[in-house]
Amino acid sequence: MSQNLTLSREDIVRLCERVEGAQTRAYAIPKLTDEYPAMTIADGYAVQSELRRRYLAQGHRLVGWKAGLTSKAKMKQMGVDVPSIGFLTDRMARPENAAISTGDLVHPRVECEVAFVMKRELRGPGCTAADVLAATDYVLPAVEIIDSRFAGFKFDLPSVIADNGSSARFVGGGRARYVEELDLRTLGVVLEKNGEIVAMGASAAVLGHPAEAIAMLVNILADLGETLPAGSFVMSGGITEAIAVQPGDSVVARFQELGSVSMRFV
Ligand code: 0L1
Ligand code: MG
Repeated sequence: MSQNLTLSREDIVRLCERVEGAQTRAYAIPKLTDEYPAMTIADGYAVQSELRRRYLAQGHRLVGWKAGLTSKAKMKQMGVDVPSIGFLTDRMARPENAAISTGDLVHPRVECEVAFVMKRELRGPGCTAADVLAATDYVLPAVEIIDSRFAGFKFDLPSVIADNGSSARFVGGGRARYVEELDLRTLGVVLEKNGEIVAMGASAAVLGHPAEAIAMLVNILADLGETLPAGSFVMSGGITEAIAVQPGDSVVARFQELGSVSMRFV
C-alpha cells in the first residue's frame, strides 16, 4: 500500500465494529474520517480486512471480489479519483429473478457489471489485463446492489474502502461466455427500471477494458498480501452510474452478447 497506517489496532477493531453494526442492522453512520481525518487508504483496507476476518469467522464463505469506482461516471458520481476493491461472500449472492428485500438495506442502488470467473489463481504485483484474460474461465453479466452505510452516500475513499466498497448484494445471470468469443471493450448495456431505460453504457467505460479492473484488483490484493484464487467470482465495476431502487421496483440489465439479468425489490 502506497500510504501508511495511521490507525492503532484498537482503532481498527472499533471502526470495524461500527461498520459491521451498520451493515448487519442496516443503519446509516457518518463517514469514518469525520472522527479520524488522517485516515489513509491503507487504514481503510485494514478495517475492511478485519471485517472480512470477522465475517469468515462467523461462517460466511468468501466467493470472490469486486472492483469498485472503476468508471469515470462512478468516480464523478461519488467524487473520488482512484478505484477500490471489496470482498464478496455467499451471504451477498442472490439468484436471478430474485425478490430482493430492501428492509435489511439502507439506500440500495444498482449497477451493471461484467463478472469474471477465474480458472487459475492470479497473483500481483505486475498483473496485466492479458494475464487476467488468460486466467479467466468465462465471463457473465451481473448486477451489483451497492448500499453505502454512510449517510447520504457521502464518503471519501478511506471510509468507503472500510465499508467494503459499499458491497451489499449481487446477482449473476444471463449467458456465460468465453472471453475469446467477445470484444470485452465494446459490450453495450442498457439498464431498465420498471420498464423505462434509466442508464446505458459500454464496457470500455471500465478503465478502458474490464480486464484492466481485474488486474488492478489483483495488484491491490498483492499489496494486502493476498492472491485471487481459482474459482473466484470477480465483478469488474459499474459500467454506468448507480441507480437508486426501492420496494416495488423491478430491474432488468440487458447486456449485448451476454443476455440479461433481472430482479425485483420488495
Ligand atoms: O461498486 C462500486 O463501484 C461501489 C464503490 C463504492 C462507491 C459507492 O457506494 O457508490
Ligand atoms: Mg460495483
